[in-house]
Amino acid sequence: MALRVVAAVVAVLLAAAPMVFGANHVVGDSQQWNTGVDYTTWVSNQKFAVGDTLEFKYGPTHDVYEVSQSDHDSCSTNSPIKTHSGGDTSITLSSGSSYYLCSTSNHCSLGMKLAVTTAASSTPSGGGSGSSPPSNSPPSGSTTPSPPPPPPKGSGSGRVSSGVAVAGALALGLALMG
Ligand SMILES: [Cu+2]
Repeated sequence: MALRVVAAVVAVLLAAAPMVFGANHVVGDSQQWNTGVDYTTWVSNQKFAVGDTLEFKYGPTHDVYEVSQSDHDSCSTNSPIKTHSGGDTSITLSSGSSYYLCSTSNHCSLGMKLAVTTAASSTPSGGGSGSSPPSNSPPSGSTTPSPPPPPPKGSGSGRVSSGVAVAGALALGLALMG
């Protein structure tokens, strides 16, 4: 009896894990993060949700800067929000929009810029006539804020917490059995 409960809990968790921890989007798919790739087209074929991960794979001549929308639009690397390097960068998406570019010489103007917007999770699939376009905030010409301190390098993935959840379920099951 208790064993069945354990099995049921684990099965439910395993089934729910892909939804809870989100999909992984490899930027550019097989073309990865490079010059000469049309990321606008790539983005248009993706569906991003909160909790999904964005994975940048790139060679040593590239990097990943998370920037403001205006910096993205103008390919400015002067005030990045976060910087990443090392060839394999995973970023977990939160709600709203985020913007990325490569800071190497003119790579941004060669196409290495990316704008990602996560969909509202409560919106059912299927376009409707009532859907409103995302609001475009006008670029502000005001003074740029001082850059934040460099963040710790986060290279972890959601799989770790997934494993923790399953382990927790097993522990719970064992407790129920005992
Ligand atoms: Cu580059």
